[in-house]
Amino acid sequence: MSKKALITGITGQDGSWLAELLLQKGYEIHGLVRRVALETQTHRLWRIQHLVKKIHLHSASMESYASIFNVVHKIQPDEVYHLAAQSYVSYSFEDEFSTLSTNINGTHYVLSAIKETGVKTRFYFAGSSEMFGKVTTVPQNEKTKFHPRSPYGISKVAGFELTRNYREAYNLHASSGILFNHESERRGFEFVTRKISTGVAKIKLGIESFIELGNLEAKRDWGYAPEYVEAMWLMLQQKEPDDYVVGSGKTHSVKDFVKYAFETLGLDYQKYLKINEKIYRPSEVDLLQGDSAKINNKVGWKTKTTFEELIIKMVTFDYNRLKNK
Ligand code: NDP
Ligand code: GDR
Repeated sequence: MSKKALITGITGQDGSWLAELLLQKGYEIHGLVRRVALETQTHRLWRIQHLVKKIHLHSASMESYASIFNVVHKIQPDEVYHLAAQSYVSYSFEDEFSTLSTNINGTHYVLSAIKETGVKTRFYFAGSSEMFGKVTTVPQNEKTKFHPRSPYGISKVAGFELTRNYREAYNLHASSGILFNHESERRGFEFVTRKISTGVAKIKLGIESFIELGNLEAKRDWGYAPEYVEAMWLMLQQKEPDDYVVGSGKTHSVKDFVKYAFETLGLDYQKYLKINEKIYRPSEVDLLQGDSAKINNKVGWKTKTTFEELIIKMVTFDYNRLKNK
């Protein structure tokens, strides 16, 4: 019999790649989606449109314990991947309350539903390098102290601690991935990499004449999302649950990303870039660089796509998409 996986956040970047990966592995896929997504499918389900006939979608909300409990009880999944979250760091400053509530309570509800239904399942929590925040050691690994710099980062620390506590208190096979930034052709348009790849493509096609960004000096450890969802799956295949840092080990500034993205289409970024101070965050995470030695050695996971290859993939994809519109 095939294994059953329940994915929260299946409509997001990672959820869509994970669903694709698990389908290839022969899983029966169940996705938890907001009711409104089922009503406006072409708009809300764009990332999983090619999969909808092969998966099962259940309407539930991260705000409702009862709806999550019912889905977990009905499906009795072998593995739960909890990816749903208000994931945009910048927005978490504008709406602290909904970010903290969705991300902390949502994680608590999923964990509690697993405990209360008594389902024998393995659990993955989508932790983040934003938990490290204001770093004092470079690179960051599983032992690095957390110092989150945003309501989003704080919510992820809480989710991480909840996951650890359920593992220790209730013997749940619960693991957290501390994932560094990962991007792809399915990245949300508000995140800096996708904003840049679409902006550059539009400039090349004469649709727009400039791109407006905030802090160019921030440094991130960027990788390719399809590889990162494989790390999630691998964590749940381990005999013992554990927490793992997942990153490329390399760091680049936003400026490096911009420069290379423009170069990919033969343009000089300096002619088209405007800085808008309003896009700066009230408190920034200046530098992130992951030390993934633990997952490399214990689980055998490694990134493959380089920073330059990632940019070429994203920019080329957006250029072709917009050209053929
Ligand atoms: P996305 O923003 O692309 O997807 C977020 C998902 O969460 C969507 O499916 C969204 O549904 C769902 N969601 C948000 N709020 C609610 C809610 N109130 N009720 C139900 N569902 C909700 O994120 P990613 O795919 O990039 O990231 C997946 C997870 O990994 C997130 O938890 C993120 O914080 C975390 N993460 C991501 C990293 C990255 O670089 N991508 C790095 C580290 C951690 P809808 O489509 O309806 O809005
Ligand atoms: P991040 O991603 O906050 O790292 O969170 P984002 O792409 O939003 O920002 C990266 C860096 O770019 C700077 N920046 C801008 N950012 C955006 N969005 N828009 C701009 O115009 C802009 N100009 C400069 C930011 O200040 C920041 O330093 C992502 C999310 O996927 C989280 O959910 C996840 O947990 C972390 O990655 C790891």
